[in-house]
Amino acid sequence: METIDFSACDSYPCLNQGTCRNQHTVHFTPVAVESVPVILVAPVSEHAFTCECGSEYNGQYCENRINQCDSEPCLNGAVCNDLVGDYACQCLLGFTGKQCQINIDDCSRSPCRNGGICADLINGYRCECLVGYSGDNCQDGPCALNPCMNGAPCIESGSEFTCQCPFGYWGTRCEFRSIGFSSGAFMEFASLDQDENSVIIEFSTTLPYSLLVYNHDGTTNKNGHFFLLELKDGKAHFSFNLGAGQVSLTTERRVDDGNWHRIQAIRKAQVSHLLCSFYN
Ligand SMILES: [Ca+2]
Repeated sequence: METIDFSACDSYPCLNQGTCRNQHTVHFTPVAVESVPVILVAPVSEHAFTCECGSEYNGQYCENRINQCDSEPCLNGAVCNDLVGDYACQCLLGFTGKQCQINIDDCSRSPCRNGGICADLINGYRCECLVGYSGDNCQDGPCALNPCMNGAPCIESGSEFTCQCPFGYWGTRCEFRSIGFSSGAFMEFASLDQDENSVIIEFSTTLPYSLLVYNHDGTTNKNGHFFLLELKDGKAHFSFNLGAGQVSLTTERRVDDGNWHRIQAIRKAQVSHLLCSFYN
């Protein structure tokens, strides 16, 4: 009897540096071989092999090259590059991480100023500014948008602003303009009621002496009826005469400062009031 050495790996069946492992399987279903006068009975012996492939290959013979990008490991639009046993992702701007799975926190530098709230975007951020501030980083104060009209300088105070109106303009933004009167000019209205009057006038002047409202009965004697609102020495002066003599009221505060003032003169028969509001 002769024995023959046999190994399934002897033929180097594994490709691409795959490691071959022998597998010897014995089946115990007996096989009889007759050769008169001898009958040989033996189990079935099966010689096989397996290939242990490197990380780059698979298949029974390690014949298939593995593309590490086939499993699409790169996220968020990244490009995958196949390497030896690995992959590398080329991330789009705004992403990082092995698989580009991390959205970079663009708010980490705290770019929003003046209390603005930062919202992280992809490769960017957005600042939600508090009232009164503007700009990409909320860096601009309330005067940045030029809220003051008619050439008025804008003064910032935190999130608030103040317009320094030039003479003749008024309003929060100096958006209103008054009509100026030159010396001797006037506006004429219907005659006032003889018994009861309420006159409201808003004015701005730097003149310490000026006539605001004058109404009279057309007579020229000293007992003639009249209704007069004027500035004397910079103070509002209200006087009238309904035949019982002249009655006068004067404000204590000067109103010839160029700011806007509101004066309401009320007369009911011989009873009168003088109300003065100061806007500035
Ligand atoms: Ca981001």
